[in-house]
Amino acid sequence: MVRFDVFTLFPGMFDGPLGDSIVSRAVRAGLVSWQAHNIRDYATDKHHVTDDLPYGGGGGMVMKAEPLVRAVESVVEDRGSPDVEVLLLTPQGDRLSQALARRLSNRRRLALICGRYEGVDERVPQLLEARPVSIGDYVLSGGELAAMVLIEVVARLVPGVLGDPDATFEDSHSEGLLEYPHYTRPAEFGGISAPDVLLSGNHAQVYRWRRQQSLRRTLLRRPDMLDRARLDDADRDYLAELRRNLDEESQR
Ligand code: 6GU
Repeated sequence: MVRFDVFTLFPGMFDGPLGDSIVSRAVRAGLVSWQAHNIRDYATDKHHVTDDLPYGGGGGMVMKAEPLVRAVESVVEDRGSPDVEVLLLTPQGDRLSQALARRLSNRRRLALICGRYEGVDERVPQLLEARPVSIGDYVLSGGELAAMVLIEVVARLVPGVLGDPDATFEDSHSEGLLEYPHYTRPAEFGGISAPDVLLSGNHAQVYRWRRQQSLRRTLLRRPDMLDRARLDDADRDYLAELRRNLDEESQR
């Protein structure tokens, strides 16, 4: 069971994406729970102000420390516990990866702070010992979409959330490589046939073909992943052959 507490100025954004599909099924099965908390509710001044001008000048607004720290401290009362972690969604953070998601899925409780505007007062992550997390090298208007991505990625890793244990096995087996291409009926469509090997019923050949397709795709699209992938001797031989063929093609 993992519990997510999201701190945001736009709690309404979460209902749609998290109310459908995998995450909602996981919630109904009692494997995951989430709640979005409006930071404005924790501002004590008359107008519930949550942002202010940056010290030192410059453009934009900064999210105030006080309401945010009060929000997280009132909701996440067990913040000191080792199975609780506070995350700050920001483009300056550590990049979210499957490996980080797996580590986070072992926590009992995650607090997610969604930044907006130019950023969050630096004392927020400092006081809450929040880990900064980004979902990639591009700029979103706020951390909300990033928080939803993180929740979906982590929720899928909670034991029991994915229905098909075969799919999980396959995922972990081909870990570190891109997936092979998929086909379903009809055998021919738009003048293009599904590869014969997939219709052959020969499981060993199907396995070999898929593995080689995964290696080929990874080499062509994400060669950086091959440095970290778990490869056996047959994989390395196949990659060497592919590289030789590509070199020959480029010399023609
Ligand atoms: Cl976590 N926040 C924002 N504002 N932009 C991002 C991001 C987060 N991750 C990638 N871009």
